Amino acid sequence: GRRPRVAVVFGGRSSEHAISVVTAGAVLRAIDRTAYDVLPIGITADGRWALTADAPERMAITGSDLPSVEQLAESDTGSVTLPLEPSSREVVYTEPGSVPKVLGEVDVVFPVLHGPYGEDGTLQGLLELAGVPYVGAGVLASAVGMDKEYMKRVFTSFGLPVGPYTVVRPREWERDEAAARKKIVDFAGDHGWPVFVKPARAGSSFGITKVDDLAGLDEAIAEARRHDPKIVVESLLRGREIECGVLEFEDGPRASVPAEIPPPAAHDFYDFEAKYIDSAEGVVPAPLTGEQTREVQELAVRAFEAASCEGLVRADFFLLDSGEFVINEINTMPGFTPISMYPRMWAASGVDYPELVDRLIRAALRRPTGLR
Ligand code: G1L
Repeated sequence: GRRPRVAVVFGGRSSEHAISVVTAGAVLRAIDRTAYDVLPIGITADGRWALTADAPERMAITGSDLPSVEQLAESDTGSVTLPLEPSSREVVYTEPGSVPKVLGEVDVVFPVLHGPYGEDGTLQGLLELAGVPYVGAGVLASAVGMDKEYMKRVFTSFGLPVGPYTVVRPREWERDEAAARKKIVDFAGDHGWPVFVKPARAGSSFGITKVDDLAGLDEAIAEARRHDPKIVVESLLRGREIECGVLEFEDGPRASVPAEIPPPAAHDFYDFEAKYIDSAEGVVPAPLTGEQTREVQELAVRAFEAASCEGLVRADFFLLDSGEFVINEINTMPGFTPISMYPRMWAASGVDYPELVDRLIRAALRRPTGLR
């Protein structure tokens, strides 16, 4: 039969536009062209969709130049700005399984987009509505994975070990600012300083501050609220940082060998650059006992199931000095270049990058559209 057509959607209105382009380049390079037809679809930084050339060699960092969809589209005579006129009232009937006037006929979408409108479930919702299968987490798991509060609530209700935290919602600030601030001060009183003040919903580590005492609190709150009106406050967990990848196989999700992120040195914590670029510093496999390895792998698969993930997830843990594992967060769209932690953990588990990409596409193609 004909080859399934895979649309790789990348770029977008995110501060991590360039990371997305570089990642999509790696994915395009890895897709088996004898098995799939490929359609690269870039979203410019201002939100226009463009069919770009299949040119992964132009989607890399060259010198100090970061690649962008804008630059791919303008330098490429073959690229087409898709005819998405917001003012158009033309009626276009499409076949079920195509995205009206946006993607055309595709069998599966491989989304490589960061943050709002990419990994938060909104693109996934568009694709559900269109009846087009896609790689990775669905609407619910994507949204849960983007919201640190609901992530913790889901983990807790599934019996996974979660560290101490408190949440301050936008309405709490509006109603009584002093009470909202006291909630955090009381939390620090109960659990000890330092605390991390974080935007509740953010794809990366922007807006996060480690606060050592009362003096730094107000600026940390203001900074987090610049990114999200809802904030989450967590206590510092002393211990080792351990990550584990989960990948959907034919018979269900399996865990990779875990990795360890060494204690931060130059940066104050594992920031987004470290997460996507300097991932060379993660130790794979993590030096753990067999029992610890099995325990964290079991927790990672349980986290995948708890959040109703599909395709893949990276689960991040702390191994406390007490020997207990605590789940910190999951990431439904983890760093995904060949040198990022998730692909490295799978490479160490016997699944190389092209096989990883292929397994993700096949998992998406196996999935029924609609309720599942
Ligand atoms: F589609 C997958 F496989 F689920 C997938 C898609 C995207 C996994 C990981 C990513 N990662 C990214 O898109 C990014 C973290 C590079 C953001 Cl730009």
